[in-house]
Amino acid sequence: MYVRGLINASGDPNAAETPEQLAHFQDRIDAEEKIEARDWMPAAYRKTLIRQISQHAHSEIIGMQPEGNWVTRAPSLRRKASLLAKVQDEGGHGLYLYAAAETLGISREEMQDQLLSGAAKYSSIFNYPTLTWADIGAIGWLVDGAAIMNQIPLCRCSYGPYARAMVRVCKEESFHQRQGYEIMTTLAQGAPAQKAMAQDALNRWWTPSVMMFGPPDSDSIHSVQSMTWKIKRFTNDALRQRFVDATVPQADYLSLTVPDPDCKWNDAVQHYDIGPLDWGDFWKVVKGGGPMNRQRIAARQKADDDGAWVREAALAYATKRSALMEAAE
Ligand code: BYC
Repeated sequence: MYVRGLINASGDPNAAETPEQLAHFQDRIDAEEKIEARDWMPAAYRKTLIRQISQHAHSEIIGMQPEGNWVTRAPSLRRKASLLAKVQDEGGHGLYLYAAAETLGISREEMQDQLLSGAAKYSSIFNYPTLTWADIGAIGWLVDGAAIMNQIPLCRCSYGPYARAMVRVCKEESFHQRQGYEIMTTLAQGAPAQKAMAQDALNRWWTPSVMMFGPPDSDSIHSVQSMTWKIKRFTNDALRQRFVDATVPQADYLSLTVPDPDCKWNDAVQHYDIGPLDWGDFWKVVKGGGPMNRQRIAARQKADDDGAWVREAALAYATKRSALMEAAE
């Protein structure tokens, strides 16, 4: 097999990593070359990518639940059709991402087991309930807005299959963000009860959205290495600041108030300041103690159980078909 990059004298890409290989790999990264599935890569780079891409895929799939919950209750046919399309897009994003992770040598079954056993994480944001229709607006505006901020730099990730998947994902996310902001605009300009509903959704979704970018840089165990490998291009805090700077004026436009009394424009640094965040609460949610963690995993487990007969039937059909083809040759 042709392996681009430096392989060791034995020609075995799985043999122990040498300083020369590691240096050559970093040179390729620094030269902005894309790393492809068959290229030599350090085991730790592969492991980091499998962790991040699979967790990203899980987030997309689990992320279908809070919005899927509102498909039957959307207030009009137009809203129903666009929400249905959005939720379907998220499912598609999960599939591109699982496929990108598979190029690194992990199977879909393994990833699924890791999700269901709790060994793999998914985004903290999807462990909150969607209580009103305004939550669907807030998710599109804030959660997809945060996702775009995080994912645009991932289009330049050093790993080719992940970077390419992100290009399409980001195009679709920008529709999602506009769909959410449009719902919020309609509610904010509607009757007082509708405006109150929009404000309530902003109150509940603001802090979890700001936290979606991950722990502060001082507690981000992976950032330095992931930035050296150009998997991540910006730190968690840098992206969080970009999101706040872009989103506060959007709230102002809607005459809604961000639920943070310390959130103010700071002329000296040309950014919005925000108040302290309760990272203890973030870690509680990440570790399974959020309001909806149990329900989210239970719904995935049920889907997995309900789909078992389909997977078995598809496998039996494929086995039978290849036996028939072999017999016919
Ligand atoms: N939630 O060292 P750090 C979407 C974990 S889908 C849970 O900074 P890293 C959408 C982190 O995994 C949104 N866990 O990590 C879908 C690590 O634990 P492990 C998902 C979090 O990887 C449907 C530990 O904390 N987007 O947008 O350098 C509808 C230390 O963190 C979170 C992606 O996955 C969190 N929020 O940076 C609408 C994007 N944050 O793994 C929208 C791709 C951190 O060591 N991923 N942790 O056990 C990334 O960009 C990075 O992985 C992160 C974290 C910025 C999330």
